Amino acid sequence: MDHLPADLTRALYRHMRTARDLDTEAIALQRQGVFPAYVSVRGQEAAQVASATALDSTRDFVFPTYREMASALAYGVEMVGYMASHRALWHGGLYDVMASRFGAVNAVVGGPVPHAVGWAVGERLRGDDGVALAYFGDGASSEGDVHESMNFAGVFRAPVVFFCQNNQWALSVPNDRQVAGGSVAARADGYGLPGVLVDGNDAGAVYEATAEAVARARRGDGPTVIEALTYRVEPHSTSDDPSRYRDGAETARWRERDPVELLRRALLAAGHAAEEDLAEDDARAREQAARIRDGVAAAPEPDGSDLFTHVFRETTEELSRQRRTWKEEVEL
Ligand SMILES: Cc1ncc(C[n+]2csc(CCOP(=O)(O)OP(=O)(O)O)c2C)c(N)n1
Ligand SMILES: [Mg+2]
Repeated sequence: MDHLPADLTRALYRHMRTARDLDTEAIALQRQGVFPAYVSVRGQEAAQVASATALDSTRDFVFPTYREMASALAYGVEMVGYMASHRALWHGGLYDVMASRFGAVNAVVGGPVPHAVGWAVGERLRGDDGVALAYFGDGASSEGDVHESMNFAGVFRAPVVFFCQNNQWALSVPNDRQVAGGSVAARADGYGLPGVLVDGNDAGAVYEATAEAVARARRGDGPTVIEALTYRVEPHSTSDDPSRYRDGAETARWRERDPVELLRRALLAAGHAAEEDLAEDDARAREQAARIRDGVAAAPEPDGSDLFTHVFRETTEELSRQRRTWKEEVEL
């Protein structure tokens, strides 16, 4: 950590701290009935914030799953609009996916990975130098989509970073039931790609591994598989009860390796910040999280007729009929 610049590590800390607070707010919003459901990022803030920070948001493109709130924040996505995805206000939230260069929440396990490879191949064909980063989980790593994507990207040397957050659980299924041999990174070998295993709770290590993979892809040397070893300390989602399938002692051990706390200690030890600086960052993070919470809770409901708006470029007779029926029913 001490060999990374102070302003970079401090920025990582600020984003991780804000993501932590926003995560807590989001779980509360679900409990209050504002969000139908939410998937916690807690424990994975280093993996997400540091990987997203290693990208260039003016030319790269991120393909996230449903769990990448901290990445979105660090990448500079407008967060009220992004969190609206969890309120189910609109299909992909209320932010501009194309302008943000950060894909919509994707709940199809493994789904963002072929999208990232497709975009990356397109980028090369255009002669541009953007890099795609695909997020996926340990569970997703056993989906066919992910293997086909790695093979295709390896053959075509697509500028893509395959970023696996191995949080050791795929809902109620443990890692050893998803990954024979225990290593996602080791699978890269079979596709002719470098595979890097990194401590996913060490923000500095994640940043360096991702920056190297991004530089490699950008100069035309092809994809990298990064496996960031971390842990999902919260339930899979707000609908889940992990006491039915995992030992609380394991979770307690990982809570001790809290990435936000680890970075805080590293910043102090490296002399990159003093206690007062971090207290200021913490206060600002709480304010920012509260502002985003209030914004998303107050966002107006879309008009129900929007259900029919973007089905086709031009509406059909049948859709118009459905729209009329819908209108008659809500106006009853
Ligand atoms: C194609 C597909 N299969 C199954 C599911 C149901 N499902 C949702 S999340 C999940 C577990 C995914 O685990 P992992 O890839 O490790 O990601 P994590 O939730 O741990 O971040 C499953 C099986 C789904 N959404 N999509
Ligand atoms: Mg997982």
